[in-house]
Amino acid sequence: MDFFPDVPGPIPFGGRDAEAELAYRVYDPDRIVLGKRMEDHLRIAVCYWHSFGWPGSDVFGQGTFDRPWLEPGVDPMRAARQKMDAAFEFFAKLGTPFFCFHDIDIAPVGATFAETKHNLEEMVGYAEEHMARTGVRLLWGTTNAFGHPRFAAGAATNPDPEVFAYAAAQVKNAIDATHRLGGANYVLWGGREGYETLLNTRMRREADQLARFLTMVAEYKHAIGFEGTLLIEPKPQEPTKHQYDYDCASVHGFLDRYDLVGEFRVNIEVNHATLAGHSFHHEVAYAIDNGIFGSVDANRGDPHNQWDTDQFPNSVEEMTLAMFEILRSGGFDTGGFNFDTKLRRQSMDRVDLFHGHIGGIDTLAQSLLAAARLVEDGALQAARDQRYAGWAGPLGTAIIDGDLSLGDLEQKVAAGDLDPHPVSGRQEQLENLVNRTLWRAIEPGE
Ligand code: XLS
Ligand code: NI
Ligand code: NI
Repeated sequence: MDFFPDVPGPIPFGGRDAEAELAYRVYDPDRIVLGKRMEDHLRIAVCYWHSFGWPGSDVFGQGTFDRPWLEPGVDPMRAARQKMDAAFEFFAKLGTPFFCFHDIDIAPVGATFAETKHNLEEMVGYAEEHMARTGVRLLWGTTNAFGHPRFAAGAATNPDPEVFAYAAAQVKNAIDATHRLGGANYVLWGGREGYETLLNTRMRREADQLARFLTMVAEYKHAIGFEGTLLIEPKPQEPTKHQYDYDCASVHGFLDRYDLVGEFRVNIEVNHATLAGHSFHHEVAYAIDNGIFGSVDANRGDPHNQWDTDQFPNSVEEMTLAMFEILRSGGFDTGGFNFDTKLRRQSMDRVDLFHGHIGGIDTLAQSLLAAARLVEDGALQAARDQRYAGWAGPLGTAIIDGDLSLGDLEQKVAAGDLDPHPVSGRQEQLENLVNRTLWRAIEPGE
């Protein structure tokens, strides 16, 4: 029996003037943008947890959503199957290619570790059937090593090695599940890898533990022949007061220090970037410039409050700037845009899940078109190149190649050979260029 009987699906592309609410205005999977299908550029995924595993509760109030499998008293495995049926019905009707999950999103925790493992294996089998039937693929899997009380003081960074071992066992099984389902990536988000107070914390010891954990994960990946990318998802805080994977630069520095660059890349969440005091554009550009860009969680925050509101993306400007960097660097490899998004608590109708995703997907599609135009137009790139042109000349090359010392440069300046003049950065002109592109409706064939 369908969970969304009122939505026949798949959601059609109706163009900008579509009359139906449940239609894409811009997202047209087969449309070719810079030589590639739109669907293959964006690689959109729906997340299991917020959309199907969360009842719409918050710290002040109970669930508001209509999710029968979350009701008390339902047999856990029966509920898991019902939830999966609804999830795959949604993925297929939305018409997007991927989904993402945590182990406990798809299979209930049992009374023992062995029972939990058995439940997971059974539900992975059930997911295989749904994937074969619908053609929906797995963008990434992950484990939840932050919810259970045993992880209150962290998973890999816990002061107790038994908790480390428990988390390792969970991650092993979640990687196995991801591998079996042909996942394109495996994600590690360290929600409790950090501290509440330095008064009881040995920071360096915890960093060494985390590095050991990640090394074991990478070794296991190679041992079983999993070819997906390992991704770390940075976040500065929430739930922990301070999280070690603060932002892309912290993660990169950490990987570099422990010789793990090359094994891990980052899954950048828009909302986590802004919580860290950065723009999403900054985080994406940093990751690309340092060779660790992997994937994106597309959910945004609310600029007026400082927590992870996980809202559907609706700013074409914010997404276009990041998309420009992504396109410039050749696009996603194994990554994609995951909707780690939550409906608002009042959006309690089943159909609201469609409205949220359709709007977010169209925002991404329009951003892709705008960013493609910025790439094709070439003016932004040319302005950047022009600004650094001196570094391709004899002085710049000699400095970078190490042919000149501080003393040599002092001599040149003292001899009056150099007399640099300040140059305009043309910021407003470049902002106007971006805005003109955003304002333009970009129609097929344009
Ligand atoms: C929480 C994170 C989480 C990860 C997966 O803020 O975004 O949802 O994406 O564990
Ligand atoms: Ni996320
Ligand atoms: Ni988040």
